[in-house]
Amino acid sequence: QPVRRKTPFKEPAAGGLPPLNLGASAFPHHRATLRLSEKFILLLILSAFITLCFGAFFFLPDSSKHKRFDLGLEDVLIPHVDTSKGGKNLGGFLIHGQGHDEHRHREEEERLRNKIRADHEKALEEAKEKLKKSRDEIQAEIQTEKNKVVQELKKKDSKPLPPVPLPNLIGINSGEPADPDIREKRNKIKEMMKHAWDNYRQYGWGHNELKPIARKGHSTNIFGNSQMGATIVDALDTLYIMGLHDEFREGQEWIDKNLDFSVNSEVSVFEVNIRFIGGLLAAYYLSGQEVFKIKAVQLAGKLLPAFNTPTGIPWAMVNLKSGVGRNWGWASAGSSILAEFGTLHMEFVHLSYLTGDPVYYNKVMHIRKLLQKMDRPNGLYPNYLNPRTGRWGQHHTSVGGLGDSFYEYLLKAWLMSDKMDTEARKMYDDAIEAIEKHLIRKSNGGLTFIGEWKNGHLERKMGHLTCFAGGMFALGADGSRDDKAGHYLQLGAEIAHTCHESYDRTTLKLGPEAFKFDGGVEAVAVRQNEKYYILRPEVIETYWYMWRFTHDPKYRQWGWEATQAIDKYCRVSGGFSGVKDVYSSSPTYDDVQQSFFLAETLKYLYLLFSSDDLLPLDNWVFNTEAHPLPLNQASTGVRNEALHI
Ligand code: DMJ
Repeated sequence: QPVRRKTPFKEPAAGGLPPLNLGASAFPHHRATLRLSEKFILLLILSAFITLCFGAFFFLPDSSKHKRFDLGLEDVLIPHVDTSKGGKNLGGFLIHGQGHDEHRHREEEERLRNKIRADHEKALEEAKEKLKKSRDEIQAEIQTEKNKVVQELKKKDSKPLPPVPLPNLIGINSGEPADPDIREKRNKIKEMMKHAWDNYRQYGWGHNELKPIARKGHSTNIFGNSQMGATIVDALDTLYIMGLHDEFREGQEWIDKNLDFSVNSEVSVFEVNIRFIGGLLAAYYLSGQEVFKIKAVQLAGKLLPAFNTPTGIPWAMVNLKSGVGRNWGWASAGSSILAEFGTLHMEFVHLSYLTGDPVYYNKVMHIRKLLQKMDRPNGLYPNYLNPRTGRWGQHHTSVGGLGDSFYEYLLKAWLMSDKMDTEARKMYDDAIEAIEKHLIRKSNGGLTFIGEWKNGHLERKMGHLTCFAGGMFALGADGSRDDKAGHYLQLGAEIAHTCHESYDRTTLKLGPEAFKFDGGVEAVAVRQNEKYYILRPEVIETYWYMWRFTHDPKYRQWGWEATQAIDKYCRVSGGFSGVKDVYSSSPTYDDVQQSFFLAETLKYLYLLFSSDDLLPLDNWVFNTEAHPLPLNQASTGVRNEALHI
């Protein structure tokens, strides 16, 4: 059969790959350079040749074949032979002795020979057929085969989950405040959400985040190198509670059609858990749409390989395709980070509940057990833990970055279990006592702050991230040890006040990334690289919790100040941007609209100006990315039937 070529044979361009040289004698009429289609045909011929050789082996005279079987091998595996003939049955196969039945043996050989002949003929036929086809036809066939495999994989991924009763969902309502002034403020916040969403929709759709000035997509290494629509997933529940239903549906449609986790991309386990799994689970509970649950479970499955470490403490990053994990290069000698591996509990308990598979629950409880067994310097948890050795890294402790949400999740594990997971509550109480003793101080000017512990020394610096702790103390007041509820509510109020001061002492009335209480400075950033504001939520989060527990109007007033400052200094025509220096009257933008601005900052502001019956705290627990999850009495921290443990 002559080889048909669609395009004339050409030498490859300079700089291209060198041609495959098979030597002149192999193809006397061509120069021995082969193109892709020729390679393909050669491959077919080769495979036909191999099939021929394989078939020929079975047509050799009987003696040679028996020699092979008799080479000291007393037994040969033949399936489904009668055991009464002296053979032994092992695992579905029969081990047949030398005195076997000759007749059956011959029959079996004949059957094999026929099969090989038929296969051989079929292969030749197929090869002949293929040779008649053009390159384009062959490529189209390959593509169809590929599509089939992808479809099969998709089907496998979306196998139905067991039906489980939805926990009691209370307070998914409009939360419309009675006071017209408050209503107006709330509408303003909704309008800001729409501005952020619409611009992302227009300029960054499908990308992780938006660059509102360049008007294009943005991403960071926490999301890996693929477009996973982080803003869409993070924003869904905010859209839902604000009643932005068309936008919610757009997001749902994108997720349904495009959110794919079979990508060769290395992501942060923590960030993906709090933003994606948390966001999808909240969207599922609020809307009841199965697609969110299915996607959350698919994604969680991709995170599980991160736990394959000698200790079961997960890696910080995992490749979603290969499952290979590793830690951040900068983290104390290859350590994992407390706030990362310690901020999985809420989502993972819900995953076990929704799938009926205890694997998720077991992973996070294993981490808890391991931490309980470890010594803690001064009762404090260091921020770094080596997942290979199970030993602490540097002795740094922080309630801000690297530590923060670990403490938050101890408290919230207890709350989400409807206060039955007393083990988690005890760990929280112990940790907070040590933090109060070693990290919390009052400045000369009377501001309560939470410093950072570094190798036996207290650094009198507080991060914007640490400001979430005001809300945490207030949330944990009820149920505290020795009935110190009043004390913790007061501590929450003091932290809220300090953090408000950090905003109030700037030019833009927006808080810096970190501020000092040292050398005559109080609640003010000193270093240039700590003066930025990147649309973070923690201060507003604390205002909201304090509002819910005290109804002191100052928290709404402070929330409104922040809203106005964000609208004035961070709003641009293409969305909202962080600013590089909150002490400068002509700030420059960082040109990033963070996904947590839509997930958290705007949500907490909206809730601050809503009535308390919207997502009441007795029924909902917010994950660290402000995604509300309903109480789940299955998560008691003890043996539990609902979790199949
Ligand atoms: C959010 O992603 C979460 O709140 C996380 O816990 C730490 N902070 C960022 C936003 O500042």
